[in-house]
Amino acid sequence: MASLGRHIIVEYYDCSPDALNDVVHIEKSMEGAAEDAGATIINSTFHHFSPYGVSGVVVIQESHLAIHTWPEYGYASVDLFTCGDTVNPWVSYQILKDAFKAGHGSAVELKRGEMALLTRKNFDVKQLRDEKSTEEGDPIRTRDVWFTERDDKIALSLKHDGKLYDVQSDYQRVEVYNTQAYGNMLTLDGMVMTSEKDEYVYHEMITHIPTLTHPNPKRALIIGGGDGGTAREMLRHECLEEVVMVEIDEKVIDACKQHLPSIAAALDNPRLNLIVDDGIKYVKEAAEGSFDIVIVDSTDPVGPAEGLFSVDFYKEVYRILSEDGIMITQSESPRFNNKVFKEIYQVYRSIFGQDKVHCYLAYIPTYPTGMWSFSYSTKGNSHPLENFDKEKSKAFSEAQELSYYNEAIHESAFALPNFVKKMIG
Ligand code: SPD
Repeated sequence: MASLGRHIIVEYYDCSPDALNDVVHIEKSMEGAAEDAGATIINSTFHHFSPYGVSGVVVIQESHLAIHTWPEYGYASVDLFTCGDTVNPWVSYQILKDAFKAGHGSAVELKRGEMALLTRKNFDVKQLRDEKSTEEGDPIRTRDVWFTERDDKIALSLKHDGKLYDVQSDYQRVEVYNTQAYGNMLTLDGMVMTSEKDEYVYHEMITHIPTLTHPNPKRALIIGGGDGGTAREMLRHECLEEVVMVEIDEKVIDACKQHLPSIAAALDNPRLNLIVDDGIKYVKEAAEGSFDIVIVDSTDPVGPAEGLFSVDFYKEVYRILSEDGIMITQSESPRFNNKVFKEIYQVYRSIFGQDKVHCYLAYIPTYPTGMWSFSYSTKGNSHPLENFDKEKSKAFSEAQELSYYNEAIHESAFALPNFVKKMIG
């Protein structure tokens, strides 16, 4: 290596003014350009100027990518600075040229830190370590890399020690991060699905509420749920004679079996009928009245899960429910996904009836805003509170040594803040 780093100074001309004024597009493109060049992203910050122009930087483990745009001239200046041999900044150059629809571009490469002019110094790395963390006995961590889930207004970040799995499946990008606070964590298309240290909240709440309020549950269907957490909780109920789970993406199962075994263990349980297929198709082909409980453990309503939020799908679920059947769905965050949240409750009510749909909440730190909702819709007369046997629920929660669900949580989960009540009418 003749130099410590490579610095490509880039000019893009005749670009699309719209592209150069779109801060979200620019940030995504810069991050994509960094990743595709082989870099590890640490963090990024981007700013839109009024009335136009964007500045931003993506800090990568191997240095940085920076940009400033002048949409009114169709011009962007970009710095691509990388160290080491594993990142190729020219890959980023081409990706960004396409992303900004540049008519033409030019670039000069400079060597930074010419080795012939450098002398290596003796340097004691221990002096840089965080003394407080050493005193408290925590492992010393000098790495500062973050996973961030964001929409255009809110973001949630978790520090991690690296990625354990990263596969583009036929449906979505499947990743597992080794986070410092929440253990191994599965993300799909950049959205948090589950983490080792808080998964129990979601999985206990999506399963035990219906199973402990249905009068006589025998057959249950899980749509999605490829990590296995929902199946694990359903299988705690001896009364269930049949638990079918239909997951569309084999890579999700694969990732979780490898890296989230405490969640995925149930996927090998002989009591589980695991089918890798399209859940929408499965429901469409299932016989009328064939399940007592249907749980839709979906991702968010983008990508492969979009159809799981459609009127047609819910109508089919209604059809395959037995007389007292219950449908449970994860119904997003009332704050973060407020549009979808409002819409789906209207849809559920139009199918199941005005009084047959209930909403309950749980607190999940790794999901955006922390407040997550579930819907409980009943075809017959099962009511989540009126049919509730407190003693049975208490005994179940104690015997199973559950971490979140208990009889008091069951009741209180249906107490909604006023703003949530207002949203769903
Ligand atoms: N934004 C998070 C929505 C996740 C819903 N499903 C999670 C799968 C856990 N089994």
